Amino acid sequence: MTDEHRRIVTTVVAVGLAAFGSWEATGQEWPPWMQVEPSCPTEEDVVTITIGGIWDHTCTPAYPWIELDGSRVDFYAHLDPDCFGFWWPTPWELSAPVGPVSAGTYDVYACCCYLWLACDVYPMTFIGAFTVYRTGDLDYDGDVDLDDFNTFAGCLAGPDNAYPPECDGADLNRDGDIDLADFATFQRGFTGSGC
Ligand SMILES: [Ca+2]
Ligand SMILES: [Ca+2]
Ligand SMILES: [Ca+2]
Repeated sequence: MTDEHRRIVTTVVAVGLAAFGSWEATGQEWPPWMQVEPSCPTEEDVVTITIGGIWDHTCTPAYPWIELDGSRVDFYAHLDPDCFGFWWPTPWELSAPVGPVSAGTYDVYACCCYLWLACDVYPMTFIGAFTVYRTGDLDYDGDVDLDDFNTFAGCLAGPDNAYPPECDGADLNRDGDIDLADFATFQRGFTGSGC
């Protein structure tokens, strides 16, 4: 089979299966819910996306992976072609790391495809968006300024000392304390008001 024949066969099969295999097939909970961890991520965090819902079959989506292109996050999953299950509504949930990413707002699209088909033949569907904040932006207004510093200074507790839950965001290097190492990170991220 030539590459051209293979491409045509793949396309025809994909179109035939699209209604069955796409996220928009009937009988599923749609759109899927989406959760982002941590809930207010900064550039220091590994952002993880979890999506889930109710599938119309016991063969639920699996094998998730993510592709990042600028401010767009594509969340892919495969339906296992070897799975022979029943047509029972089945809860499903998949997580995949986006990784540390720069500050900004990201749109998340999702798609599901079969193992033997190129996923780009299926339509992507918008699931939701999330924002990654600048490191040190403790009031989540887009800048790292004196307001953020005042919050940081009020949380500074020193090496290996516990801090209250409301100071979570000030542990900028995520090592369990709020000390001068965090202050050094804060200084590097300082933008001034309105940036
Ligand atoms: Ca701020
Ligand atoms: Ca720290
Ligand atoms: Ca500000």
